[in-house]
Amino acid sequence: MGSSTFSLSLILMLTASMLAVSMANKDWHFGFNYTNWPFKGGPPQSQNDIPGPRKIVVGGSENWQLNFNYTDWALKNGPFYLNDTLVFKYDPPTNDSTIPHSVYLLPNLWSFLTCDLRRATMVANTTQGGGEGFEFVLKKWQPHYFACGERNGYHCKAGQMKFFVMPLFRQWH
Ligand SMILES: *[C@@H]1O[C@H](CO)[C@@H](O)[C@H](O)[C@H]1NC(C)=O
Ligand SMILES: *[C@@H]1O[C@H](CO)[C@@H](O)[C@H](O)[C@H]1NC(C)=O
Ligand SMILES: *[C@@H]1O[C@H](CO)[C@@H](O)[C@H](O)[C@H]1NC(C)=O
Ligand SMILES: *[C@@H]1O[C@H](CO)[C@@H](O)[C@H](O)[C@H]1NC(C)=O
Ligand SMILES: *[C@@H]1O[C@H](CO)[C@@H](O)[C@H](O)[C@H]1NC(C)=O
Ligand SMILES: [Cu+2]
Repeated sequence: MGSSTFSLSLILMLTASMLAVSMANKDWHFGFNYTNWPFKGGPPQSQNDIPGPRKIVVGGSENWQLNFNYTDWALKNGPFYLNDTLVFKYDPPTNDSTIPHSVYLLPNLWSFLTCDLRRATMVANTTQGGGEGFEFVLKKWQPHYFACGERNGYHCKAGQMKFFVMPLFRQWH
């Protein structure tokens, strides 16, 4: 091996190990197997190598309800990517014993931390979580502050019905 080839390999190796360190737990989600790259094959050339958008039920089998830690759920189930779909499932209020829920987007981090709904946007009302659930596609590359809007912020504040998502790009360009 010539010395210039050797230096190049060394640089590539260092770069690869830096990537490995910085993304240690998330390798799978970045769409290519960097443990190989750039030594074999390089980044994926075809769509087949890139996992497609996911459809994720918020809260998993717990659905969208009171007293479930959605912040924790989002940490453990993320990261989320552009074009992933979040599915919110909750029973429509059919009688006095069903607790109504809804889905709102809060405008900023402060309103999220304080569960301030004054400038929030409703994305799903109390009936839209029924059946297969309400689907929200993460189309915008921006922070999303989700919260339940019921009881004037009480479900958000005391019931932990809120979480934060910053969708990532699936692929590096
Ligand atoms: C990446 O490739 C290496 C070497 O081929 C393999 O050992 C490893 O299991 C792969 N990792 C993933 C996440 O596929
Ligand atoms: C919810 O989970 C987050 C992240 O794991 C944690 O920091 C927080 O204390 C939890 N909240 C409650 C009320 O347990
Ligand atoms: C998301 O889907 C739309 C429509 O299918 C497509 O045009 C867009 O490129 C996708 N965005 C990403 C980041 O995959
Ligand atoms: C209220 O509706 C829920 C869901 O549809 C049902 O499971 C429950 O049995 C009903 N309760 C009463 C008291 O009718
Ligand atoms: C909720 O939204 C759906 C779809 O836009 C609408 O048909 C329904 O009447 C609304 N329900 C309530 C309680 O506002
Ligand atoms: Cu609620």
